[in-house]
Order: sequence, then C-alpha cells, then structure tokens
Amino acid sequence: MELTIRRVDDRDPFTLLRLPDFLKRVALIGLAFRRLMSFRRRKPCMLCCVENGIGMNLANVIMNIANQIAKIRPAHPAVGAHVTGVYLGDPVGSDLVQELRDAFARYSVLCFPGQDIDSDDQAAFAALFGHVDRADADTETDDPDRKQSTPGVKYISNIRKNGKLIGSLPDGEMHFHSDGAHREAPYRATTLFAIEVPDCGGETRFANMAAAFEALPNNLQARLDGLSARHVFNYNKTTREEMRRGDEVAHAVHPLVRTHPDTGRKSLYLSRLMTRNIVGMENDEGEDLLTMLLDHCEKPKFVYDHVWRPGDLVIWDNRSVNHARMDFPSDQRRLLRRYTISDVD
Ligand SMILES: O=C(O)CCC(=O)C(=O)O
Ligand SMILES: [Fe+2]
Repeated sequence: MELTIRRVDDRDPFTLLRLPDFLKRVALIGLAFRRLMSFRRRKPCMLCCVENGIGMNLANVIMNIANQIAKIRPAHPAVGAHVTGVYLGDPVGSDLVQELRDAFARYSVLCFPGQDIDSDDQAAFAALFGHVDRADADTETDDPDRKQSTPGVKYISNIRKNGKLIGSLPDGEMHFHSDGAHREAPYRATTLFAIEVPDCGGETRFANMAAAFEALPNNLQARLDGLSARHVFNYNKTTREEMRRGDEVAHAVHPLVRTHPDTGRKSLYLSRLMTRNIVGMENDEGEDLLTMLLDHCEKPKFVYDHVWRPGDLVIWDNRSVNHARMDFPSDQRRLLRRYTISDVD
C-alpha cells in the first residue's frame, strides 16, 4: 500500500509532468525558492536580505506548497519504506514533519535515497524524531557507547588511516541487535548516512519485532509478557559467540515484551548479539526458549535487507526493529555516518 504525501520530487521531473499545469507552476516556484533557501543557508551573508524581505512565514507557506509529492513505498511486506521526493539538505516544511513521523511509526525504518547532506543536516533530520545524542567522550564510564562517542556524530567504517580505524564496528557480519539495549535508557532510534559502500555485501538487515511477537501463539505471548532479559554489549564483538565469551562491559535488564508508546503494538525485545539470558531462566530451558525466539524473529518474512547506495539516509526505530549487518569483502571500503536519538527527557 502506498501513502502519498505532499512534496515535490525534484529528482524526478516526470513526477512534475503528471501534475496539472497550475500545480506544476507552483511547484517549480517552490522548487526554485527551496534552492534559494538552501543556497542562503550555505552563504548566509549574500542572501540574508532575501530572507528578510520575504519573511519566514511566507517562506514556510511556499515550501509547503512546494511539498507537492513525496512517495512512501513499502520496502518489504513487514517493515521499512523508501521515501522519495524529500531532499533533506533543505529545511523540511512544517506540515511534512508529522507525515514523516507517522510513516516512521508505521514502517519503523525509512530510507531516503539520493541525499547529499552534511553532518549538520543529518543531525537536524534526527532532531525531528527526538533528542539527538551529543555525549562527550568519557573514558571513566563502563558504557562502551560513551567511550566511543565524540559529541554526537560517529562513523561506522572499516577504513584505516596509518593502521588506525577511523570509525567503529568496522568489519564483517554483525548479529541482530537493538542499539543501546545494554543501557538503562536504550536509544530510541538510529540514523545512518551512506558515504562509501562496498560493491557487494554489507547490507543492513531490519527485523520487525512487533510482527514477530504477533505471530507467536497466544499462550506463548502471555508467558513472555512479564519476563525480562539481560542485555550486554561491547563494541569489539559483533557475534553472539564472541559476546558470550568473557568480559562484557555493560549490561541492563529490560522487559522481554515492550509496548511501543506511539503505536501501542507489543514487540519482542531480545536479540542474538546482545541478549545474554532471560532473567530467572539461566538454565537449559531458558536457553532453548531464547534460541527458539531468536530463530523465530529472524525469519525472512519479518526481515528487510537494505542494500546501501551512497547518499542513502536511513532511520530506524530501535523500539520495534532489530538490525544486523551482512558480511562484506574486507578489501572494500565502507563508511557511514551515524547519529543516535534518545527519548526526550
Ligand atoms: O554497519 C551497519 O550496517 C550497522 C551498524 C550498526 O549496527 C549501527 O550503526 O548501530
Ligand atoms: Fe547497531
């Protein structure tokens, strides 16, 4: 099913051609204005008089008119959608924000292809969905996220300069997980912007944990609701087997079934990489239950594999999806820019 929202697709002139003449003209004026606004933002001194002259209210009205067509197309029957016709290097018109939030609640993963954005643009986009994390590097804490963070932005990359990694989570396969499950307050959402991607492999996989919960028999749902699980994390470990070995540095306990605050849907909150055990079931029975649930929620019917192209901006909801990464050749460069989003205090 396709949801149409108002926004001009300036990357697809044929979309414009399908509009009635009047709307085409309005859209083109809006498009030109948006370009002007974008230029003004990058060269503020030269064009500030234009902004003052027109006034921000009028600017917003014109941009909203220009937001004629954006298409949101499901990426997979269970999870994810592609959003085209939205250029995130420009200010997003006010009426579009709610539509994007609604789409985010509905699809859990949104991909905006063909973006040309800097880190400020990405942070501004992330701020539409919550509080953008700006944690300072802090070497005293146990939390590996805080140790790794520069203020806000983080790079996911296997690129090495003078033998030293320029980013985190560098190489190969990474098992399913939910960002920040090892923290008392996990991350609400994560954004990744693709700068360099390998020719093959390195897809990010998204599993709809609400659909996985809903597909379980009622008696099992009732049994799980009320249980909790312990989650661990260490940035140097990307598979369950590695994570189970030795000295995890950070952990937290959360309910095994969570209710999404925006949709009211219940979902499973456990993952192959991070969930060490179900609390009170540190025996074979608990391990069997965990293994069964992990296999269940990774079934293809719940999972969308995102094939990256440079310029893709993806946001996902850690409250309703797990994500993983497929293996990729070690001699190919991969570089993505990341911001996480937390609940607003
Ligand atoms: O590299 C990827 O595709 C995903 C990395 C990841 O898990 C993350 O950024 O949270
Ligand atoms: Fe992650």
